[in-house]
Amino acid sequence: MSGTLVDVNGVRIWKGLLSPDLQREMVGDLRDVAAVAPFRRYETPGGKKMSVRMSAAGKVGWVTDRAGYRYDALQPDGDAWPEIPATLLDAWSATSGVERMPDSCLVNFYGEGAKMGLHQDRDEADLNWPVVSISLGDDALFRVGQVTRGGPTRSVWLKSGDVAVLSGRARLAYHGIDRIRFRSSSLLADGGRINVTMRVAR
Ligand code: MD6
Ligand code: FE
Repeated sequence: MSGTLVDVNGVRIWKGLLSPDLQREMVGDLRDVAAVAPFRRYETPGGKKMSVRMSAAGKVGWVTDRAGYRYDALQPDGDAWPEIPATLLDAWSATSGVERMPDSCLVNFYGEGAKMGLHQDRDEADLNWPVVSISLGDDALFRVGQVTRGGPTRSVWLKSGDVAVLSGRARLAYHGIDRIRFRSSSLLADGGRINVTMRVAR
């Protein structure tokens, strides 16, 4: 794995870290994940359907419904989550800077028109562990702000094979996806974007 490092408001982004072959291997592994934990459209606590579809792997998976955001050891249908694929764990080891391995892996799928509003990742028990984020498929406009809401933001296009790390002072930075460029990549036959985020949740 090799790439160029870019700093966006403290978020470190490895551009072009994952080779096309490795990206294809990861997509295959994520198909196996989705066979056990299908992509679902969750409702926020406020009752809005998210445009992004979500699956997960690991000891716990991130879920949301009217009761709130949380990590759960079971899927909404009561099944356990699949294991985190080794290809993804290798990317964590290469970029996270920590020895501890993640216990949760959120898999987001963006179809045409999907986006994600500015948010902080703060549902994890210990916010000192980093979050490692992998982009696969279509380009996405990633916006990064400050650790408080409302500050200046900077945007960068995340491309297939880029890996972003939220750690240190940027661990609690607000961030979101304004839009994707549908069908800008040929990695996924039907277009769209997959974002994988690995965390130490518990
Ligand atoms: C996305 N990413 O790239 C959304 N969260 O689709 C995130 O929400 C994210 O990139 C935590 C850490 C890194 C991320
Ligand atoms: Fe996030």
